[in-house]
Amino acid sequence: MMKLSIVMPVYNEERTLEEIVGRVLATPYEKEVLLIDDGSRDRSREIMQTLAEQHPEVRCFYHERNSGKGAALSTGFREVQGDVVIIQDADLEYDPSDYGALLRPIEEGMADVVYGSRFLGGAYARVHLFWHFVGNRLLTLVSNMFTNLNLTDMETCYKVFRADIARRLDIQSRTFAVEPEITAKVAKMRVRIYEVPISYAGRDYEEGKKIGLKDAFIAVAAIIKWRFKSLPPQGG
Ligand SMILES: Nc1nc2c(ncn2[C@@H]2O[C@H](COP(=O)(O)OP(=O)(O)O)[C@@H](O)[C@H]2O)c(=O)[nH]1
Ligand SMILES: [Mg+2]
Repeated sequence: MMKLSIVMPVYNEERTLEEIVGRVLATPYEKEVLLIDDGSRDRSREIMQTLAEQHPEVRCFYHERNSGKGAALSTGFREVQGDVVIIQDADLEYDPSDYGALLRPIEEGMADVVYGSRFLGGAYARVHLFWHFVGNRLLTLVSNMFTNLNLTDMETCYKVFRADIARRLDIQSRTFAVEPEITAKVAKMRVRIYEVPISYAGRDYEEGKKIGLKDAFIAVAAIIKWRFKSLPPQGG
């Protein structure tokens, strides 16, 4: 059986951290859970420490200063020891009970990378934030134009990789530009990418959602930038 490495970036997530880690630990897989605190100013660090004491499969890493989701993923990806890497946000928008569906194309040997799409008809999806939805669709469209992929949800948190591919990604973006960077890189690697439908319990800005219009412009710049960069050398 393959071992999962769940990489979870954490920035001021004291409200949901315990619950999401509990849900991840409850999934029926051999696993390690890598929590990367990105300079949180709330109680996230203390909660992480307690979780690590309670559960040997939890490993913690800490950024002294807030550096962005990309920086947190970069720290986590350097440390993975499993066979398959799953990115898991620390809020409750994405549901670990989707892991089975996400892993299946890799287990069956069809895929090297799997994206969970919020727009393919999952079990449920919260109805709200129309302009946020439009932004997601536009960013996915522009990304597809530059990568020649036909994704439906480039910005999804649920991205799953065979570990050798995750290590080869060599993430450079510090901000939310990491999503287009990863997408451009896996497109260039010419690996087999699949999408599966997932559920989505989107949170509101009052509930802690942080991504905004500024991030959309950063994402477009990243799509263009990574179109013209070459891949990091293999094995390097
Ligand atoms: N917004 C934000 N999230 C970060 C940062 N560093 C790590 N994260 C984590 O990255 C994940 C995605 O962030 P989130 O705010 O949920 O994004 P959104 O739901 O798309 O608005 C969460 O697990 C955050 O805790 C950061 O600097 N800013
Ligand atoms: Mg979120």
